[in-house]
Amino acid sequence: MLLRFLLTCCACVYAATASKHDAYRSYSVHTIQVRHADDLQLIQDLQFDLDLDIWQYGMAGQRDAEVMVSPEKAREFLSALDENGLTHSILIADVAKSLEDHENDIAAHRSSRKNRMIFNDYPRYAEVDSYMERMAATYPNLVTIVNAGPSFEGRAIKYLKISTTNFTDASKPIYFMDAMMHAREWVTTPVALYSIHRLLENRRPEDQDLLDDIDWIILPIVNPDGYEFSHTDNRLWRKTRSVNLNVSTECIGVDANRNFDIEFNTTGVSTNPCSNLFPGPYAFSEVETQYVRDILLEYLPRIQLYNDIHSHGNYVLFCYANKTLPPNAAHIHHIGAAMGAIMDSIKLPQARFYLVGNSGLVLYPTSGSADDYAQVVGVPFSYTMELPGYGYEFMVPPSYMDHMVKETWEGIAVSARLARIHYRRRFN
Ligand code: 0X9
Ligand code: ZN
Repeated sequence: MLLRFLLTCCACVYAATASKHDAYRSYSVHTIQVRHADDLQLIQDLQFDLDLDIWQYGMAGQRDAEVMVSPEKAREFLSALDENGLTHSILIADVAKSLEDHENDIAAHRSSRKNRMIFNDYPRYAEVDSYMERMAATYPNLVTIVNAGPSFEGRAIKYLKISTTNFTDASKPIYFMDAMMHAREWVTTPVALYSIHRLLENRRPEDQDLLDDIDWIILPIVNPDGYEFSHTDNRLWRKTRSVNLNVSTECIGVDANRNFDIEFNTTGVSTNPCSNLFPGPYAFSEVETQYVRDILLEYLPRIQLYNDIHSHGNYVLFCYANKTLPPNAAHIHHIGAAMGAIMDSIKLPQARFYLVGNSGLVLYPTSGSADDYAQVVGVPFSYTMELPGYGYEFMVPPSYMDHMVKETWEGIAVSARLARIHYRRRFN
């Protein structure tokens, strides 16, 4: 009896102290000053051996790298940095503690605000789904909701088509925006939802042209399985949740932004299915990337701009990730720079300035990425936005979201208007 009592007590204490973030207990994140390309190369070389999670790549002389390492590998990692003369400091001493703080922030935010708006928070899949259904029901003349199909785990992947002319007027460009391809990048879905809000529920007179002249396709959650898993189990999950026993019996999931059919499985990938950068067994192995591809191909002649929203780091990136440029690179740069400029002009002091440029040059080369696929199949303007992390990186406190969504909307609006100009050029 006494034994059972003691065991029950132990179980209670354990339940009270165990946290779902324990897998990251004593994981640390380090800021590393990058002096030149060799330093970046060193970090990349260590990445796979030491199972590093590179939260930010850094740029020689301009941006520090941020790297997460397990407690088991930390000593080896820091020694390698020291041996090579790199200056580094601790950004996060215990990732589990940061994740717990982040969760507490979210809970406090929820309990403190009665009428919280969906885009000032981190809504779950079901909340996003009911918001989209509500928009479709409330604005039947403007909105069509489309179910692209089930995710690997069976969640409906839905997008809104917003148009004053039911997508029938070919003289209008289409702006295609998607978010949450990478599960842990939680700030991205609220930006898509706020865009819907500004086009429908809170349209301002000066923005009427955005609705009248442009058709919108907005897909707020590309990767719902990963997103839900990041809420329930592992906040730092990035990939899809597909299981393929021919590929691995140990690890699941694919990096959706390495899974598109563009130079597939060549650069910026890992052949290890446990890696965050695993591109999958073949291009478009994931239903989630197939749906993005199908939207691009279905509406291709009219999609003037594709905006794949990620986080973090304040980048507006354009093609190609192999460091080559499309023929209209000057115009692409112009629109990207306009986005960066307007967002910079209203940014919070804690945020970096946007860095606008070719993804392979200002960030890192990749293969199989959505932006490159869209550009190569014929979308004239294809971007990846990396939203701000404000120093919290993937764990942005909800108190920042109001500013974040408004600021990003300004960038989206500018790019939509400039894309419209280029689309009209097609006709005269
Ligand atoms: O690596 C990625 O997929 C993106 N960065 S993230 O931190 N959100 O994972 C950047 C993709 C940029 N585009 C290309 N490199 N093509
Ligand atoms: Zn991403």
